[in-house]
Amino acid sequence: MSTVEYRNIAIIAHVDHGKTTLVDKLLREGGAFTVREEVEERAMDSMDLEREKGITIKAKNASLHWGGKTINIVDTPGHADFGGEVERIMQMVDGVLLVVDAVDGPQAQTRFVLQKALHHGLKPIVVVNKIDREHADVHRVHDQVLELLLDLHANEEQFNCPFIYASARDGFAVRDINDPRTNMVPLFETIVSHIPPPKAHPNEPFKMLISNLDWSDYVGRIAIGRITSGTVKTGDVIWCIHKNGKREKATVGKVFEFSGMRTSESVTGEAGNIVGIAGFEELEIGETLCSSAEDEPVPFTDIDPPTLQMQFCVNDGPLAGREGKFLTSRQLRERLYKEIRMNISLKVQDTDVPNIYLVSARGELQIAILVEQMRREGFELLVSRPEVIMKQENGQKLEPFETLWVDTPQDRLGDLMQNLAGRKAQITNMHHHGDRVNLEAVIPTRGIIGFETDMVNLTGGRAVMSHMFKEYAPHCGPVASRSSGTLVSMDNGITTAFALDTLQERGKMFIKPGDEVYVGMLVGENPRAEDIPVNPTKQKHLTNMRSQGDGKGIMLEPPIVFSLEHAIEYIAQDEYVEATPKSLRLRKKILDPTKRKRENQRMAGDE
Ligand SMILES: Nc1nc2c(ncn2[C@@H]2O[C@H](COP(=O)(O)OP(=O)(O)OP(=O)(O)O)[C@@H](O)[C@H]2O)c(=O)[nH]1
Ligand SMILES: [Mg+2]
Repeated sequence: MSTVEYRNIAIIAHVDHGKTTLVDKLLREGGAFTVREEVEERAMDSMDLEREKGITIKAKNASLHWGGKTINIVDTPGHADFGGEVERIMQMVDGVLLVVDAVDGPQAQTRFVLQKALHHGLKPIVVVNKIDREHADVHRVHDQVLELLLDLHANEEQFNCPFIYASARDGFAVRDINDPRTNMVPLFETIVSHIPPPKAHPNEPFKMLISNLDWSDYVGRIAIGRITSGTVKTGDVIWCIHKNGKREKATVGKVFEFSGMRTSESVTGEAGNIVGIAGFEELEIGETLCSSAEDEPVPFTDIDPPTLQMQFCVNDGPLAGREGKFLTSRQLRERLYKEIRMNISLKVQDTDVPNIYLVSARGELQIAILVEQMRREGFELLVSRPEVIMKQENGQKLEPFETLWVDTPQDRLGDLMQNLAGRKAQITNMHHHGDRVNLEAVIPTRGIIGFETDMVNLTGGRAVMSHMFKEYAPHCGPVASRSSGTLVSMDNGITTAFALDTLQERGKMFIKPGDEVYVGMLVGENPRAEDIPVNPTKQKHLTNMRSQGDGKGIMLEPPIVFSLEHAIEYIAQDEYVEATPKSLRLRKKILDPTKRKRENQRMAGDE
């Protein structure tokens, strides 16, 4: 096969605009699933967490044949926290399908991913998706995308890109909105005619940039990338040029190509194709595989730096070790360092304290997903509240700022504006459409932490938001943080309905009767901004009369149940989330009340 036969594309978009659904339909129509194969909707979202949350977390490859061509497709996540997954695969493809929702139009992450694609010189095809939706307005969205292309300095060729109108859900794509709506053929035709075949050199020695990594129990580490020149097959001796300049030799164990959603062993990996290569154990994304020790590495475009960081610590609470298999500092450290080899947008640092590690990421969701995966693997750990990564420049303290977009029903605008003001947001644009308002603001990243929860509460879930890193700029002073305090347990033991009945008059509870608590654990929220010690394990005094039975006649409000993400953004600086395979608890960093008080006084003295 000559390189003319390949087309390598990535599907990029804002979260939920329909990328994975589109890939699904392309794979089906491209014959990637056999007739008898039972395939679930959005089959590319194959990780448990992806299916549960309904979002894509990792970029994944698939491949199909159409019109005599092999089309390699990379599905990518649309959530801003996983932007690093999109950036890393840009050098693997020659074009992108930019999917845009026909109602919502371009959103924050549309801008981010399009900017990255244009920057890599990739040719876009715009797919205005969900045209079946009731308020679809393809003309407006068409114009908005053109505006965005202008704004992002697309070159002439990129600006004159084709537009396709589609409903991924209903399985059709059309060039003109009035064309008959039958199948995906118009999109296939546009991909083949508009996206160039890969720039590859079949007659030169083998070379490939590692764009992604995978793991298989049979062959170990697999490097995924597009072969830029030459060929590679099982048994070849090749070199890896590592990031630190070191060159290492290994024998190719296996070469895989993509076939539908799976990989199949390929006889020869050819220039232009996207393949997986097994043979090296220690590899990183951005490194080069090549045929001789003297070759030059393929330049790799660095990806955006993380903006948030938080502590990951060994679980040292009194209930540690009851549920998890992996508890020690060494296990925690190994797991974190393993993660950053696969996940280049995360960073891990050791600290002065042996059982605390600093993990840096793009956002709370990215961190929450990592913690959730670790819980499922059997880890127990403590995580702190995320803090933004500050910078010092010319003696000035700088912090990250983001552009925030919120679309809200008009009747909730006042409350939202007030909340945003407390978070030091500067409104830069406001646009009324129907009974809704579109807000644009510049806000310190610190101010975004926890905003989504507030927004959902203030609007009953009727508003949507997106945000994107803008710049580092001078620190803008204190940002309103949690206005409530907590109820902190002053006893170890099992909670009683009797005790909770009294406590619920003081605030909302996080626990129910029969839960095990410990000294320093947060058991409820105090509406006022102070922490109150409470005893949730208190028993009813038994009188001579036989007790009526504990709990009888007591009406308890249902407790607040935190999701991991919610818990992480809820806690204050002096608190941790304790995450174990089955439990999530909130606690004070320093459990002992006397020590905690002394530390608070010391901190107050320092300021
Ligand atoms: N009405 C309508 N809904 C669609 C269409 N395409 C996708 N959806 C729905 O939109 C939701 C999100 O679809 P996904 O394919 O998961 O979106 P995505 O872009 O892959 O999302 P992320 O990977 O998380 O960024 C799902 O509920 C789909 O069923 C469409 O053409 N019309
Ligand atoms: Mg998806």
